[in-house]
Amino acid sequence: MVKRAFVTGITGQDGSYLAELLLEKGYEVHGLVRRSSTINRGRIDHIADPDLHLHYGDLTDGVSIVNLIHAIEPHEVYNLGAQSHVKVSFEMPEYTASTDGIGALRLLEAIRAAEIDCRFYQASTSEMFGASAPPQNETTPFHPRSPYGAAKLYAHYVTTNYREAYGVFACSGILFNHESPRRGENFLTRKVTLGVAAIVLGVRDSLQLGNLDAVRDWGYAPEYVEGMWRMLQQDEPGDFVLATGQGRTVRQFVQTAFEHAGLDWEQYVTHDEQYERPTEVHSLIGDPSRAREVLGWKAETDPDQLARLMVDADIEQLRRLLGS
Ligand code: NDP
Ligand code: GDR
Repeated sequence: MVKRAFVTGITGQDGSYLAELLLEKGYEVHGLVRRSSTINRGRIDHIADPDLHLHYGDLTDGVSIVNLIHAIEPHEVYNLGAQSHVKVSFEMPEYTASTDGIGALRLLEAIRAAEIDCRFYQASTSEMFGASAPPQNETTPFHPRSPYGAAKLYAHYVTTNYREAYGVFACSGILFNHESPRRGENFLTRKVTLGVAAIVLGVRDSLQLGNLDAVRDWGYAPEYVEGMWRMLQQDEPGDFVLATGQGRTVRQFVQTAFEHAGLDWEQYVTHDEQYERPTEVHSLIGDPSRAREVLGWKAETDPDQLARLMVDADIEQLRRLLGS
């Protein structure tokens, strides 16, 4: 029997890697895409597979969600769609709540109402731990520090509730930061590696950043989508932290990236307070022991290797673009 998966956020970083993984495994993949005036599918354009089907809809539009779940009758749903930028969530708190929080509820309710046997993956986040001290694991208390973190916490709890109340096979992956050459350009890692590439190739001469003291646990995104899939293949549903277990400050990430290109970061990086948040999450370092024991999952790429591979990818891409 061919398994059908429905993926929200398929045009995003994780959605694109997950679509590749599921297609490789023989799934029929259905992706939710938003209508926009310019086509926004750069991360999945290269996939020429007849088993990939795209459908218009939006997590804020319950009717489209209900109709798609009824029409597709998926065996697995991966809810990766979100307004995923923490700083932007302070500018658009209500929209973030509707998409990232109630969006999960809309999907779960559509699955329940359709009376289908369907497993559900929720993209939870280390941002839910917020002010709780590291190392964080599945039992660490939550203390979100942004509208994004709070919205994701609602989605996390409602996922647990549908598991307990209705027996839905529903899992939350509590994922720490994971990055790649497909990372959105206004997240820290990609902003830095794009900046390094632009400086190396003489296109710009400085990079403006916010807080350099925050600590994050940065892993490599393709490894994390494998973990998502494994969660839905277990006998019992549950929640899992995915992380490398290694923390780096923003400053350390910046230094590694610049050094890899033979540059002294202090000559190029300046501070701009517009990139600071009203409340910052100071330190996130995950403890992925449970994922290792139950899922047999382990991050292979450490934050320093990640910085280097992203710098290499951005230099190569910019070179091609400049024809040099
Ligand atoms: P991206 O920002 O790269 O992708 C987000 C996706 O969600 C895009 O496909 C976007 O569509 C879609 N989307 C946004 N708003 C809506 C909406 N209203 N309705 C339907 N789809 C929408 O995120 P990532 O791939 O990095 O992350 C995937 C998920 O994992 C997100 O939920 C994120 O919050 C969560 N997460 C990410 C972590 C990370 O470090 N990357 C860590 C922990 C959790 P479009 O392309 O049209 O904008
Ligand atoms: P984060 O990622 O908030 O951890 O959320 P981001 O890359 O935006 O910030 C990481 C850290 O870097 C600091 N920082 C800056 N951040 C950005 N974006 N731009 C800057 O110029 C800058 N300067 C310093 C931030 O203050 C922060 O401390 C990501 C998202 O993918 C979420 O969706 C996901 O849930 C979490 O990771 C886990």
